[in-house]
Amino acid sequence: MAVVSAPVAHPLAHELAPEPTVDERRVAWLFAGTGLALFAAMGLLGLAMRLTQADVLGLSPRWFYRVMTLHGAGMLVGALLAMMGGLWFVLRPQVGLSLGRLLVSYGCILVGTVAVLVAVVFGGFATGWTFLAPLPFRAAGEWSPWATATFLGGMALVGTGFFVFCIDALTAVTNRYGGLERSLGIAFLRDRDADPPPPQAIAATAVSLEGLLASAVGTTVILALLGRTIDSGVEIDALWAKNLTYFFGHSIANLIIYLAAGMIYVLVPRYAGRPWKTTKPIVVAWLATLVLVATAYSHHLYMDFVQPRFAQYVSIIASSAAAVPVAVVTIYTGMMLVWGSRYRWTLASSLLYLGFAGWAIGGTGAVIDSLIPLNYRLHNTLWVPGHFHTYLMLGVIFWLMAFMAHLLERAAGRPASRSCPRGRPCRTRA
Ligand code: HEM
Ligand SMILES: [Cu+2]
Repeated sequence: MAVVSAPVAHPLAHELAPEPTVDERRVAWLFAGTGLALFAAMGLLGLAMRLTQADVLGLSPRWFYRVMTLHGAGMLVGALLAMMGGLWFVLRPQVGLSLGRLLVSYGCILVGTVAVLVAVVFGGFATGWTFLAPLPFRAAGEWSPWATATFLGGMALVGTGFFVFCIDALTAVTNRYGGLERSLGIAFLRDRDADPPPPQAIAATAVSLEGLLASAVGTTVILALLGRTIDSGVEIDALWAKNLTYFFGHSIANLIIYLAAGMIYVLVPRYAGRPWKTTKPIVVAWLATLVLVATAYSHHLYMDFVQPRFAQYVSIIASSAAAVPVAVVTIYTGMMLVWGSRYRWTLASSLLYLGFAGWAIGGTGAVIDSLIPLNYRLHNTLWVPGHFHTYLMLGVIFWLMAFMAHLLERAAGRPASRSCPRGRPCRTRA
């Protein structure tokens, strides 16, 4: 591997990171492969929905919402798995993450996904992936309580799998760098640490703290909803449930991008030939993100007049501010890393670069949507799926493809060919 990777990456790349072990490469393939397979399958469902909206296909409302529920849950799980694999792949050489725990996490998420599939396809569950109470219990004859229980159980397993991943990442990083203060870069910020952890370790610490919180909150609301599914006498406060559900849903969707950022901190340097160093703006950005991910979620509740007013102010500020730290700092420092670096433009590295554009464009759409006067107009329009599909498809999915292409380029020992004329061997740019 050491020999063949030279023409793929930048000539100096081998000085930046050690070669991945066989286990690390297998995990990378497993997670990226599962992510890509889910993306392909769920993409067909997305196409079926778009064709129905264009009156080309005629999915009935019953099936449209089933398909939408499965598509949303399946896509997010696929993207989550792929980016978990990506961060694990780049972090393992430095901090010694546990393979066993990762496989437990993968198993939970896979079983959870199958449960969601069964609940939707055989049980007819169709509330949308956000399972907002009291919708799961007002099925109007469309699905039965077993489908609700199976769907909720499936989502709980996905949350549990992510929880296991986060526990392992947090333990390994804090052990390696000597506590939370150093791992988050706070010691470096206060000039007490001359040799700070690399940015991917700081990202992993922040993401796993948020991930633990999000999974715990998700499990709380899911258990409450399961209680209500079993005993219809249980009362669930709809506002409480919506707050917890969106804390979980928003955070998980958001953390997918932040997992990806951790992966990018290592992959981009392999093509640029210089390291992505930990700097004070990066540390501050991740500390701010810790606060902002946890407070921005309530932009999903702007239309709920019963939501306390202060929460609306908190979330408009947090949502507008959330774009700045990690996105701007990562995109800006990423561009500076590429600028003047003799960046090697292979398929993988081009996709990495393009992903920044999707993140920036979709992120701007998100900030626009999170301003209350505009949200008042845009809520329940296609603007909403429009903005998040931009950063998920043209950001995260590009990075998933970049991750896959990176693995392929390494395995082949050469970049993907630029052209492949019919009947002649492919030209490559070795
Ligand atoms: C492959 C191309 C894709 C197509 C054609 C597509 C299409 C759609 C459509 C038509 C909807 C319903 C929008 C509405 O009417 O409200 C939807 C919803 C959604 N999509 Fe996609 N999509 C694609 C990719 C993705 C990706 C890559 C992700 C995430 C990684 C994703 C996540 C979601 C989510 C979370 C929802 C909301 C589901 C819900 O409300 O329960 N989609 N998509
Ligand atoms: Cu959100």
